[in-house]
Amino acid sequence: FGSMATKIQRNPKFATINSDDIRYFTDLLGDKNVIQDEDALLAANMDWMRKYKGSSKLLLLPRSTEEVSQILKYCNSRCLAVVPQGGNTGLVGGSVPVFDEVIVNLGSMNKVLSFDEVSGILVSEAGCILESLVNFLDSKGFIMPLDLGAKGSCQIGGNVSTNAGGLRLLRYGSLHANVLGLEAVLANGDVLDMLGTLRKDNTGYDLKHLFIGSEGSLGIVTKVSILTPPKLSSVNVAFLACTDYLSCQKLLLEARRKLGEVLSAFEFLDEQAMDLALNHLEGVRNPLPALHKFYVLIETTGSDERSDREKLEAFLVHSMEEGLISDGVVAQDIQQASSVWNIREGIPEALMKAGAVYKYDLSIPVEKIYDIVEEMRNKLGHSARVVGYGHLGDGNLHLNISCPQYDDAVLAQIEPFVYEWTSKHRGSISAEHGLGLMKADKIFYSKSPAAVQLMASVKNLLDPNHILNPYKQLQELIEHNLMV
Ligand code: FAD
Ligand code: 2HG
Ligand code: ZN
Repeated sequence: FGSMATKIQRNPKFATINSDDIRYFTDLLGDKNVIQDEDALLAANMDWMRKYKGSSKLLLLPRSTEEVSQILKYCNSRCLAVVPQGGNTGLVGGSVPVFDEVIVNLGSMNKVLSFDEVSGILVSEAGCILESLVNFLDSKGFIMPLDLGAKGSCQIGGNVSTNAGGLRLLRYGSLHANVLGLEAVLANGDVLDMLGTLRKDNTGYDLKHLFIGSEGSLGIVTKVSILTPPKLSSVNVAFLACTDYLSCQKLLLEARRKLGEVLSAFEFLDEQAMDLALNHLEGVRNPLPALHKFYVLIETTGSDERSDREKLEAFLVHSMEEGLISDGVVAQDIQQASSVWNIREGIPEALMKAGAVYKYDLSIPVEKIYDIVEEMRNKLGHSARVVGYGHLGDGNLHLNISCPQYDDAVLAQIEPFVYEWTSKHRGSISAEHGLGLMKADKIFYSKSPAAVQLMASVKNLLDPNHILNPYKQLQELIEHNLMV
């Protein structure tokens, strides 16, 4: 499937599960939270794309921080490798074992612990599903600062551990801005209480940031405190067509200028992405009468319906006059708005249905974003379908290469070219999905040797036996004996 998944070997220093281990976990968690059933394990061993598959024999379902702590303390003492798992919607093979690692899924830790209606600060356990937090907040008149297509399955702990970006980052910023505190359990079982609920706290290093985006490599996140914005009454969604990529870019600048503080999403998709959505998603239809080269989805969120609508209309008229958009519709009600969002949010699923897919999640300077899509198309010719879409407002391209089946000859044309190209343009080879197993040996394309060395020191300090999510992220350092 990818260079990493095929070339690594199980590390013999890790122990294998025996009957004493099972007895220990059963005493700790109770029978029904120690899963050895083959069907349940099959689901937990396989990622969302059905591309990465481990062979774990044990899935643990802790119900409290104390249980997580006891699990890790025991695994550390036995040198049993562990994969922290949330909703298992990750797209880089990080959430499933590579070999027989113990899977610790946080799904049973799903309680909201507190909500402050004045500050909008929510404290919850890490296993809460994003959509259930969205529903909880809706009843209080608030929203989550992040939204993504996987909301029905992903967990807030998984979101924090991947530093998920999503569809609202443009407006509310990343989880580094919105997570106010967290609780994490280290590999040796120590509980690190950093569950602050303060907007401001400059007392020493802000260690919670180490865990945001650390992909389960430094500890298991058990609780999260997050700043949530109020739900605003006026939301507008426009779906626009552009004839070329330059117009999409100019439209983004115009949107920033003319929509300013009400702009809440700026997403784009190309004709290939639209074609996939129309052909593979149930109930999806093109809201525009014809097909176009590019589509842009713009959302505004504000508090004054009339003035927000006027702003959007003025922006659309101006963009039409300037020739930036060739057609477009503004959703007239919530149903229309959500059917437009379904097109954009459904693209990963449409790609899955179309066959095998190579996914690249790149941060690239906005003016260069579509160059890599076109270069890739020229390189691959008819052997694959190259699809470009993503969070244009954040400079984040989702480059997907869709083929009837996985093919090493196609992969050899894509990699390392795509990583070298991104590095040359000082982009990031992972804008939001993380490194996981897919890019376990690729960190140097986006980080300096000195920064990576410091990361390895942090890893050694917090997880000296490297039991947490092995074979991923910093794999290259282990191979080159840079990790002690
Ligand atoms: P998992 O997939 O279970 O795990 C992901 C990583 O986090 C793994 O390395 C795992 O070990 C670690 N982990 C999980 N829980 C914990 C924990 N409690 N403590 C420590 N480590 C943990 N991502 C985006 O950024 N933006 C998007 O717009 C987006 N859209 C998506 C749309 C679809 C349809 C799908 C399938 C995925 C999408 N993703 C997106 C990717 C994915 O949903 C996110 O990365 C999400 O944040 C993962 O959460 P999860 O609970 O499923 O974590
Ligand atoms: C999205 O923005 C997700 O839809 C998934 O991050 C991207 O499938 C992808 O490439
Ligand atoms: Zn995305």
